[in-house]
Amino acid sequence: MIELHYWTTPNAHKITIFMEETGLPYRIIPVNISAGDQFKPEFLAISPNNCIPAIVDHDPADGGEPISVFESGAILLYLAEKTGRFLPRDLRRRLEVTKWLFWQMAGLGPMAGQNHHFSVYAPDKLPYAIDRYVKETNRLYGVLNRRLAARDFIAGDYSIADMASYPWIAPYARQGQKLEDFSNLKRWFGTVGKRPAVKRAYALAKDINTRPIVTEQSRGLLFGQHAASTGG
Ligand SMILES: N[C@@H](CCC(=O)N[C@@H](CS)C(=O)NCC(=O)O)C(=O)O
Repeated sequence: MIELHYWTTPNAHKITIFMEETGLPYRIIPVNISAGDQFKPEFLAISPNNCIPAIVDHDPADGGEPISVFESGAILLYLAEKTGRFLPRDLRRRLEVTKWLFWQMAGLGPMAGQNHHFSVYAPDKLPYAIDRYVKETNRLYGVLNRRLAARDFIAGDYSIADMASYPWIAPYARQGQKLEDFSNLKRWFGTVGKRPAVKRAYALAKDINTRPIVTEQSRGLLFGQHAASTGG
């Protein structure tokens, strides 16, 4: 059984998509990041960066003590290796998946995240910051669109690279992007979104939380962090 420490955000959707795709038994442990659950010592013990998602595998392949993993990219790699699914064994095909997984982790996710921050959440609407991140998100959409011109999925067959990127394209409207401008990306987005496992992952998010994550109350908690406030 895998414990999934979860809240209803794009990085966590990556993992519920994987779980729903594979049918690996899992149990969701809600970590309400709007209420500060991410700072509880028991959560920090498995996720020292005070962020969801994180997992604990109580049945690791080596038969040893439970294994905990934080960072959604590391979790996807761990689970893909555990199950032998959605990450090819072949050297070259595997490398395609890891390259695009890291591209999402280092590029699309953080840049779209900053885009959300300055476009939607920041109390002051700073034109320079909004322009910078809307344009950078737009550039990254262009990269993905070109990548998808000659293939159905990002890295060969449907893989953890697709599961990582989909949740960061889903909020395209709040990122100031139009899918009409990216025809290959639009086609891919439709294909992935129609997968029953993806639909189930998003449906279960609605069962857990339908409230905005960033509110007046949670703003200080989420955006006012510094070393001393997070333990040192
Ligand atoms: N690179 C990390 C980012 C995780 C992350 O930013 N999680 C956010 C929600 S999407 C979070 O838990 N924020 C709580 C906080 O910052 O206190 C990953 O992909 O797992």
